[in-house]
Amino acid sequence: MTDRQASSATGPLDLETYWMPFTGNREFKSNPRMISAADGVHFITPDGRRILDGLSGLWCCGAGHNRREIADAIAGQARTLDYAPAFQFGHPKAFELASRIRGFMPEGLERVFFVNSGSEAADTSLKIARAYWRQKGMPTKTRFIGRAKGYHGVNFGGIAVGGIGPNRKLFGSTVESDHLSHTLLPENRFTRGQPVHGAHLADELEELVALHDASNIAAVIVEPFAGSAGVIPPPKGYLERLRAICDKHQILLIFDEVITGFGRSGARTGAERFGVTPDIANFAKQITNGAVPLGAVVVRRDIYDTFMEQGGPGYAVEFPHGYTYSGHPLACAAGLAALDIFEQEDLPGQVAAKEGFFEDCIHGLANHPHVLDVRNFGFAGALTLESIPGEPARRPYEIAMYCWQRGLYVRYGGDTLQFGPAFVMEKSDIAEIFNIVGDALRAAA
Ligand code: PXG
Repeated sequence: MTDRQASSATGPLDLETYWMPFTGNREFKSNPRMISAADGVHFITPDGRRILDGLSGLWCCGAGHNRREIADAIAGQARTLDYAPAFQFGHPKAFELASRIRGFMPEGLERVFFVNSGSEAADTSLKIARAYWRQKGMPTKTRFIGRAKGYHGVNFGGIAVGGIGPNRKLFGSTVESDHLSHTLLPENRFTRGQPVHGAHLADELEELVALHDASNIAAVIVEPFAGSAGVIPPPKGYLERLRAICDKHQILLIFDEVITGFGRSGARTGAERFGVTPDIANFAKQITNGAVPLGAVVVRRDIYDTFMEQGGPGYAVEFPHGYTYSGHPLACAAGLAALDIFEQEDLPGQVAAKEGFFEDCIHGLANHPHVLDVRNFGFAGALTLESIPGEPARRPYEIAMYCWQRGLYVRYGGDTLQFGPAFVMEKSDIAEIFNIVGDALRAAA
């Protein structure tokens, strides 16, 4: 087969060799949508079109693209210390960033382990949970409880606890897990923010404890609000109840805050916004404003202390886990610069101030053709669209293609469209997103 080529501003491109992630490769390669630059809240195509970014990249660029402070920090770091061994040696910026992150956490979450992505954060948090119980003399506590429609990345632990069928079905058996029901209830359709129905679904955890016994369960992992599955805010009282049941049975509660953390919820963390503190919290994406891959797993101090106490001789490795690029110097430099912006520009405050406008805009689509549900929280929102019979994923795809032609990048997947504007986005740009989507819905078959 000859490799297909396309041209861009930089010359002819071989499109065949790159196996694109989570992409319809055949469709993309017959209809390439190339992004070659960015500016503020816009992407720029090779032919110079400006595309409004409706999802902050993939939920990661809340401060807008190409921030000078972050770019300078990365460039300076690359000239000073490009890499330092992550094991048994350290570099100051990793310690500095860990301290900064701790300052954004709810009380009690005090120790920070660095990874490179949300998927690595998920698997790291699960390994910490199992190892913790073993160190506490409870080695049978190994099972995990996730939730239907949950997304915790794509590694084996993450897909085991995850609840999105298509992400699991090709990959065989994984880690012993069970799942709570999701909270996407028909009676909550078109609710603004947190729905009132569904807190009782947290009580399913009691049933799973009855089934497996708490002595066999290490942790529960949930997103404070589900992101990837289409922005599903927790019913009022739900997270509180999960917290209480975990406490009652000595089960760790892990919040996957890869989307909800660092501003998207209109607070520093989802935990802060919802008033429920987990034992472990996972972050990625927004920490560096998307500029360099970095994730973090933040744990209760006594979890860390347990490893230190059980760690054997003083020179021994207490937790045999970590990545070559854990706390990479460029990522830490980017993270420190991004957190400066986060504070100086009060990004969570900006979200809190504008989320009502965002909510009005997205719910303005409730009566448009094909719209079965609208959900939102903070600066995150989604539409569920009525399926074309036999082709549930077609309509969102076609609408997203229409939007791309009109100069808007919209995230589509399954039967949903997702929205996650940059925290710095002007109201006029937010309105523009939903004007274009409104036109797309009216134009759609
Ligand atoms: N946990 C959560 C809650 C996530 O949202 C991951 C883990 C995995 O992160 P990495 O960095 O390994 O990709 C995520 C990622 C979407 C979308 O359309 C969401 C994610 C990624 C790409 C698209 O909602 N979330």
